[in-house]
Formats: sequence, C-alpha cells, structure tokens
Amino acid sequence: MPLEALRYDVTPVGLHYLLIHFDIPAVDAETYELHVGGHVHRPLRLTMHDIESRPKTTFAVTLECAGNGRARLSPRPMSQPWLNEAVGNAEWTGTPLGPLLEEAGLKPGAVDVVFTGLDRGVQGGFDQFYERSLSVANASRDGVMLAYAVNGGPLPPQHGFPLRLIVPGWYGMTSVKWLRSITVTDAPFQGYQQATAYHFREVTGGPGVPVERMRPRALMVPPGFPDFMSRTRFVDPGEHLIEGRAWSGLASIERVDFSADGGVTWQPAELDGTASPFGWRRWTYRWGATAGEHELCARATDAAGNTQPIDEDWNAEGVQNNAVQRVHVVAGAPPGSQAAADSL
Ligand SMILES: Nc1nc2c(c(=O)[nH]1)N[C@H]1C(S)=C(S)[C@@H](COP(=O)(O)O)O[C@H]1N2
Ligand SMILES: [Mo]
Repeated sequence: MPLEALRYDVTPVGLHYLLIHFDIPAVDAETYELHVGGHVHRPLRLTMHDIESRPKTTFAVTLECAGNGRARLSPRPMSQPWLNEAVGNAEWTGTPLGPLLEEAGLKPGAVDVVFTGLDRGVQGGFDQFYERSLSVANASRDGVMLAYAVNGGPLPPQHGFPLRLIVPGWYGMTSVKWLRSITVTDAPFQGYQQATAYHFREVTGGPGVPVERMRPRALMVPPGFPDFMSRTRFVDPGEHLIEGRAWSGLASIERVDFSADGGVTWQPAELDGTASPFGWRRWTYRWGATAGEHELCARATDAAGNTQPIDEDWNAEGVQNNAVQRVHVVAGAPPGSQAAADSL
C-alpha cells in the first residue's frame, strides 16, 4: 500500500497490500463447497448460498503482513522485501466463525482448527496447500469471520475469492484466503506454515517463538514530495499537518509520539477515535519545519505498554520488525527547482 493511502480510513481495495505465497487459484463459486470436518460431531458442507444466508457482520480490520519492515534488516532475510507498506484497513463482511464451529459440534479433546486454502505450492521443500491453524479458543473469539465481501463489494480473486478467514489483531498469515476446508484436530497442527515458518528466530535454525499478534506500529503519510531515486522528501519551511495511522494487535492504541530529529526528542501526537475495535486509529501532529534536513519518526504505544523499538530487532525470517518509521525530509527548495534558481 503506497503510504499516502494512509490518508483513507478505509483502504480502497486496489491500494490494499497483497501477499500471495503461490498462485491465485481458479474457483467456480457455483460449485464451490466449504468442508468443515475432522474432530466434530456433525461435518458440514456449505455452498456460498448457505454461507451468505448465515448471520452477517461487517467491520474494518487492520491487516498487516508479519514481514512488514523486513527490507530494513541487515543482513536482509530472503523473502518479500517490504519496507513499511504491507498494511491495509479494509471493511470485511462475512459470517462469524464461532457459531459455525458450534453447529459442527466440537468433540471432546478438540485442540486446533486448521484452515486450508485451495492454493498449492512448494515451500521449504514441502509440497503443500497453504494452511494455518488457530487453537479452539482463538478460533472462537469475537471478530473471527469467514469473509466473502470487502468494502461492500465481492471479494476479488487476489484477496481470497470466494471465501477467506479474517482474524483481527493477528498478523496477516493467519487470515487464510481461498478457503477449501476447516478441519478440527485432536493433536497440535504441525503444518509447514504453522510449525516451521512464521517464527521469530534470533539465530537461523533456532526453535524460535511463533508469530501471532501484531506489534504496535504508527506510520505517517510522508509529507511533501519525493526525489525519484533517493526518496528524500521536500517540504516548504513552515507548519505542516503530519497525519498517519496507528494500530496494535496486543491492546488498543493509547498514544503516538512524533519526532523530527530522528528519535532524539519526542512530542505527543493527537489521536482520533476509531469506528472499529479492530481498525487503525488516525493521529495528527502540527510540525513547524525549520529550513534544513530532518528525520521524521512516529512511535505508537498501546494500553498494555507495548511500544516500538527505535532500532530493528534482527531475526532470521525478518518478521515482526516494528522499528519506528524514518522519513528523511528537506525543508527548503529542492535542487533544480525554480525556487532554488530564484534564490541564487
Ligand atoms: N491461502 C492463502 N492464504 C493466505 C496467504 C497465501 O499465500 N495463501 N498469504 C497470507 C499472508 S502471509 C498474508 S500477509 C495475508 C495477506 O492478505 P491480503 O493479500 O488479502 O492482504 O494473506 C494470508 N493468507
Ligand atoms: Mo504475510
């Protein structure tokens, strides 16, 4: 998502980020069936008509890829080289998952709920369908839904047509697209995307800690205009309204701080309210730009006291890097401009 799209509370679908491990599968909605089975009393087969006839819910959810910020790590882990743009806040419509699991009737001893996609590929030496799991307790939480619409329109192919999981608060890999089946297990799920990938490992090959909820992050709309190659931004000296969004999957956002000197000194930004408990919050800061170079930073803190590190937390997969954003800005005339020529 281009960072200027942080200006929209609801991210237009074409500006929302995308992460697709393999290929977008071909699906015929007419013959599509979702299979719910495994360790349940009543396995279900649901058509899209069955699913769309169930109770319906709509709310905005901030989705962020666990690899957001990866390209800032050095040495850079080999995977999608995101800077800060792997985020979006769309309005998803679907049916809550909890009641559907109740209807299927979990058998005693149910442990995990496995969500399997229709997309197949090879990763880490394994031929697989993309699949991830949640514990029964996490799968049954409020907000977890099977979504078939986004921003009031049908789900487009790239976002999981005809049906995807949405898990608010968790990094994006949890929200399995192109759902084929939901399988309840009586033993912990050990699939590749669950047990091997998506771990925070301080050393390559270490056991690591599973990646789950989004760490807090604030991002700003980069002010002014960019230099094509260096991405340095130019603004006029004077007052600028800096705006951005902040979110955390661990607790609600409590404060955002702004720095114009690379994180040496911080000032509190103003926070707007939020329409969705699962969506990002807008923040603003009135910055008085003096002529010269500045490094603008924003830092979010949530109600549980989690905040963003100033420097990157290196790890082998390059996940959960929520180090503060840095935007290099020159207040004054850019080289080669009429204003620069006039001042000679
Ligand atoms: N079936 C399937 N689901 C998937 C993926 C995938 O490759 N296949 N990618 C995951 C990852 S890593 C992320 S970050 C989100 C991205 O969702 P989006 O493309 O709708 O923004 O989808 C998740 N769900
Ligand atoms: Mo992701």
